[in-house]
Amino acid sequence: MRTTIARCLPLLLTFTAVVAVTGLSAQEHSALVAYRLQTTGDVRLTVPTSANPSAVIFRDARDKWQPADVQVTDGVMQVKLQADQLKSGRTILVLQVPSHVNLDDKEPPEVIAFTVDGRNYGPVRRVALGGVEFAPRHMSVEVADKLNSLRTRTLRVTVNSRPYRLRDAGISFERYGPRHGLISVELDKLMGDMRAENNISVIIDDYGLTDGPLQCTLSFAHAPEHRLDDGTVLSVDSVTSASGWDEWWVIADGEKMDQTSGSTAGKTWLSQENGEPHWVRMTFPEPREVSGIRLWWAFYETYRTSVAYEIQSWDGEKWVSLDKITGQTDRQCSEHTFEPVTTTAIRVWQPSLSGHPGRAEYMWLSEFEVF
Ligand SMILES: [Ca+2]
Ligand SMILES: [Ca+2]
Repeated sequence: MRTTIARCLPLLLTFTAVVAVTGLSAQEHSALVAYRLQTTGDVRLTVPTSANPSAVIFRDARDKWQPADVQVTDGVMQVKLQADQLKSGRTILVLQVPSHVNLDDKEPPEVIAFTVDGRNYGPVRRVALGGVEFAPRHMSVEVADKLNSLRTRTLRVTVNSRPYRLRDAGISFERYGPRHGLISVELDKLMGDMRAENNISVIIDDYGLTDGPLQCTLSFAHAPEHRLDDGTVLSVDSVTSASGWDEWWVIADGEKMDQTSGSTAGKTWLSQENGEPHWVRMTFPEPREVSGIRLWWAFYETYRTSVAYEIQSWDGEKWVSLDKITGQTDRQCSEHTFEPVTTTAIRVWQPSLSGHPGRAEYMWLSEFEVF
């Protein structure tokens, strides 16, 4: 016999023979006493005699709850289950159902709204922000269940693998009703330093006997900036997680790709593949006069020239548009000139899905020059 702890139930028991189960408690489930069973043959279980024999039920082969065959002899209660009554040998045996638990529930709680820094992404379980310069400060998940109360004891939050619970600072739950509430996570208190890939997950379950809890995930990437020898700082929104493109700052090494260059790995900056905007920025140690830029594109089958982007300068408070490019076709180099401007930073900002038509989710550069 193998015995392991199940996630939403007290015990998972695998039987291949007649086995007695005694002394099992289910205090974690608020007086709901339930066992998940898997068997290859008929099973006879000895269960705690505190159970009311007429209340012992199991889920049959048609997924319906029905009374189990229970016999009490000399103070010993035995439950008999026949393999042909079960679906693939699996069932849940319930000894005691609190009045507030609805056993017809087969779904975990659902998301009503997933909000990050005030932006509502709707009833989704996953939000992927792509590359970010600053970590999000706050996220919340409004959850509800149609049939059962939310069970706040099951609330778990992990921030880059560090686990938190409701009692921890930065995690809160506002109850709107027994089956409805709002989970809030103050990421600015919990994040610490961003990693290249960041994941926050929020888990909550209800009192029903569903297979698993609701799990929601927020993910985002962060590319640390890179300082060149002259003090200029290069930054990009994101870097592909594929290996070989780690040294994305080769966009300032003077080398430009053409048809003869071979693989783009190690010769280009390749952003993450996502539907978010992408950008590359050059920040100068001192203000300088700038009158144009050149963007040398990656070569893979063709030049991966982005269709649209905006060239911007930093005026000390905000980004100011210097030029806006749309409908651009394939070419090795895009040169753009404008009225000279004295600035500390230049940014090329590519709107969502405006990369090369073959790979619109990317921005893919070989060299970035400012003059
Ligand atoms: Ca449910
Ligand atoms: Ca280069």
